[in-house]
Amino acid sequence: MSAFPEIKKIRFEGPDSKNPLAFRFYDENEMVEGKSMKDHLRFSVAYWHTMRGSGSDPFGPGTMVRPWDDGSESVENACNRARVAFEFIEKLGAPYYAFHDRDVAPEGSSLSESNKNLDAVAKVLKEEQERTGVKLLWGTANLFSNPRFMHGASTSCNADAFAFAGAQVKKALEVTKELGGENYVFWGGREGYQTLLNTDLKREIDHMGRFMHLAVDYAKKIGFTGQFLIEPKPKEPTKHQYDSDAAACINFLRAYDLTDHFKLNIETNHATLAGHTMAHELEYAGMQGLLGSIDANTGDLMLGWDTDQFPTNVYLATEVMLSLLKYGLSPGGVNFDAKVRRESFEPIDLFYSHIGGMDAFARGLKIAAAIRADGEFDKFLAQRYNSWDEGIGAQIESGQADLAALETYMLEKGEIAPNASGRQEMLEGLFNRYM
Ligand code: XLS
Ligand code: NI
Ligand code: NI
Repeated sequence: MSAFPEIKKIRFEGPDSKNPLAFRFYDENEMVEGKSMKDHLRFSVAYWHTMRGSGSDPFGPGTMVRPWDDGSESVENACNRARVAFEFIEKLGAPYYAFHDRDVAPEGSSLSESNKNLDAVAKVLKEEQERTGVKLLWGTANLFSNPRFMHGASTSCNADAFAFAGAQVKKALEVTKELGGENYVFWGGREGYQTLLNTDLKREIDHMGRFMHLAVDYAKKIGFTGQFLIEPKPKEPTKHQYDSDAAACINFLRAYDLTDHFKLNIETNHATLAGHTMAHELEYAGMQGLLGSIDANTGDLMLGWDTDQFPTNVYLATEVMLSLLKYGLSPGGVNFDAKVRRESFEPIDLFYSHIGGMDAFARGLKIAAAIRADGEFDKFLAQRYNSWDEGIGAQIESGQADLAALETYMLEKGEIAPNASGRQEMLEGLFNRYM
């Protein structure tokens, strides 16, 4: 039985289409810089928001109307929901999805029952993947919802919580491998602290390092070859999350010798919560060869929390796509870690929201490619830094000049060459020319 009987497969109809159930810019076969849009963007549907988002907030219960869901925590309901998920993803035309262990299958009354539930649903997920050709972008374990993780998972003061989390990751890795997952994500939901008065910071972070190594070792043991990713977020739920931004994550990975195994999964709303732009986080991770994947969403300037809204801002999507074209994305993807608003409670809103996000990114991709083809910004940058290409600049970069050499140089020269304008306003205007 169809859950969306009135919806046909979403098609590309071109920019003039007025049909809100069609793509105006996302044509999966269109070639951009020698690659199809589908392969550039690698769109992924987030199971937790799209299939499990209830619309509840701290002030009231859920609002979503989901006729296929009987509201129970039964395995049967979970299996049925999984089939609906694939009907949705297939009609939308996204090539990937992503999930947490506990979004797809109900947690049982014991670890072994939870594992059994997960196996039962994973069987359906596998069948549906094979039926539709939709693939798993990444799997992950929910190590933050259950009260046992109140003090954290790998960074809990309670060694048993670490052990339970490890057991959960073991199982999630096995299932991710079984489903051909191309990545495995760690978002440290409660890995952080509320007050230093009760926290042994060094011990907790050391434990997190240990935890990641255990995952790497186990992946090797079972032959899981997907990319490990760590997802930065500065706060929420804890006041201070250990993975607070790209720089903190990269420092953690370096300190614990994990950079060969991990890259970053950068999320837009997390970047802004950290007081950075998404473009900054992407560039920072990218320049170190550690950009892995993105959680595409957006926050609200008026609201200071992780609102996880669908991204529709073409300017922002263009900035993101400039980084993704520069550094590459595969085996990562553009995962819509985004939820419809509480007021958008009808099933059809799931389509409108994803179509809007996919079109914004498709447009961003085309604009970014046009910017790159013209090369105006590259030319400006090359010119701005050209004092480093020869003379004293080249000597400094190549390590040939020591401080004494700099002194000799400046004593002779007297004053620095005149500075040039940064031209920010001109460049912002130039950027808008492409929009
Ligand atoms: C929460 C995170 C979460 C991760 C996966 O803010 O974005 O959804 O992406 O655990
Ligand atoms: Ni996320
Ligand atoms: Ni988030």
